[in-house]
Amino acid sequence: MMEHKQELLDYDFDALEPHIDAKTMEIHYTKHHATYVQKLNMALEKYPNLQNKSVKELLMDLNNIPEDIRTAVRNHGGGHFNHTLFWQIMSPDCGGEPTGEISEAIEEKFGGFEKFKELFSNAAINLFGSGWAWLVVNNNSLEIVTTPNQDNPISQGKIPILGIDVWEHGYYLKYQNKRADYVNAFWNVINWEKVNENFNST
Ligand code: MN3
Repeated sequence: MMEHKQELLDYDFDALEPHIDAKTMEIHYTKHHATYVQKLNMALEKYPNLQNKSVKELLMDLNNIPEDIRTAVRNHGGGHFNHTLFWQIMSPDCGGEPTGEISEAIEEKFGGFEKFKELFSNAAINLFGSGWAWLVVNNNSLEIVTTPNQDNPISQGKIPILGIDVWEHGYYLKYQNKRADYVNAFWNVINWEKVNENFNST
């Protein structure tokens, strides 16, 4: 059986301090993300024909997942896919203004980085309950969208290139109820090089 696995982090748990604290990173990666992977593998156990598919392929075609495991694949496969992207688009010594082609695309679509930052932050802060805010490519155009729980825009044919986890497990230890402070801090750790790579491969 092909098992889904977590990719290793490119940085240490404390590397994103003070913006994202080491304890949150450790629990988030070794407990929350790990559990999604484990439960995804469990769900796929009795469907060998689905085990060769990437998690992205599974999420792009949820309607063809057997009904008895569809919710599990949606939640835990989504959890795996979302967190993998999230770890990659963050890095120490990053943040600041975007560079490269994504910078131009943001300028064109949103009228500048500051405007984009405001719209994306508001989407993340105002999302009710647990979920994610995303920058996606949809029909060759950038869009800001949110998804509840561990849903991913890829299930609606939208390609995520940047995302923020606004589940409380992602910020509560350091920020408690102050989600806005966490969202503001997130801008300091965005790896624009990786976002460009995601953008250019859409
Ligand atoms: Mn999370």
